[in-house]
Amino acid sequence: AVQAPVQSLDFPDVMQLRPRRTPSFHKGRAGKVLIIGGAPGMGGATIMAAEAASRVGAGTVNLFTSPEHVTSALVRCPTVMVSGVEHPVLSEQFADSEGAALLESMHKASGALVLGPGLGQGAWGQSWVYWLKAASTRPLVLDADALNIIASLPNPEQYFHSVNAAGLVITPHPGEAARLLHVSVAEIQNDRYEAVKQLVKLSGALVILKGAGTLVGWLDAGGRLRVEVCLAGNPGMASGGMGDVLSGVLGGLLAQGLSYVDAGRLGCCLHSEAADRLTQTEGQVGLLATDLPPMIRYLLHVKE
Ligand code: NPW
Ligand code: AMP
Ligand code: MG
Repeated sequence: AVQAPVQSLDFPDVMQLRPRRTPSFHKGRAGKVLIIGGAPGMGGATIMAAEAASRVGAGTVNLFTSPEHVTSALVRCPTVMVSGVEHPVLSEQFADSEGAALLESMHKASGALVLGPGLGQGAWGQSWVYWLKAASTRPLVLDADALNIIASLPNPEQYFHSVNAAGLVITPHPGEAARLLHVSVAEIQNDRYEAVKQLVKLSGALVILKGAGTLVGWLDAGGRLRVEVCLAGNPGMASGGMGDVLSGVLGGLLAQGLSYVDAGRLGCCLHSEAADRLTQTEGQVGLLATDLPPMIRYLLHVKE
């Protein structure tokens, strides 16, 4: 339920925000995305995010993942540069040459960062969350286990507000939102407008509260809360990996220079509209997250 009147995102209107290319365009202009995640057992999440970031037009995509996922990532997406990182060694005590080398390669690889899909909540994931707060001055998308780790900190608000990122986007589903706000999933769903309002207050970010009727909320330049609803999307999207693809889409749009508000609004529309187009012809059951990126590419191409 959405208890306050909110404007709906208009697809043709939002499509005006899509990235465009001039004849002399080159990959350096299309930006860089760094996706971090893929703890053992969840390598697919970041591979899907990386593929989505590529399909939305990012110039280069880097993936830092567990060493065991490097081969599968390269086989699936040879366009992506994949590095296996055994130990993030990112705490202050490791500010030595290994940590410095990782930091340098991170800075080279990232115009925008995506952290969370398949990250896990163990020491490996926690190190990245701890360290990115200070290390990233780039636009940052936090999703999934990054949000779960932040939710378990003594003061999540303090974490969010100390993030250095040039633009912060968080993409909780109702379960992740419930953990961040320390309420039940039912409470989130009973008043999704209030939930998005509280999440914006907590994080200061552009918040994408996922699920049927995804809400996009942020504070405008005057500090007023803005909330819009994405009415596209369907239950065919209730399958593993859909959110991971959205994270990659957002990272790809941010890398191409869209503001965090524009990236969030356009990214949600593209993601949900792609699912609607695919289910029109093939039905909802059996829709795969990996089906979306080619359709998203098609939507970016068609004239409004
Ligand atoms: P319930 O049960 O209804 O009360 P989790 P996850 C709720 C990775 N993945 N509407 C729901 O609550 C992710 O990236 C890897 C209402 C449920 O209990 C993460 O890193 C994949 N409620 C990690 O797995 C593919 C909703 O949230 C809880 C809701 C764990 O992420 C899969 C479930 O959320 C996955 O993406 C909705 N629309 N949506 C891979 N191939 O590598 C969720 N809930 O416990 O955070 O688990 O989302 O699967
Ligand atoms: P995640 O739970 O992180 O994999 O994200 C699931 C994605 O699918 C989000 O973008 C949701 O908004 C979308 N989604 C899931 N179920 C539905 C639904 N019934 N209607 C519309 N969108 C949905
Ligand atoms: Mg998810």
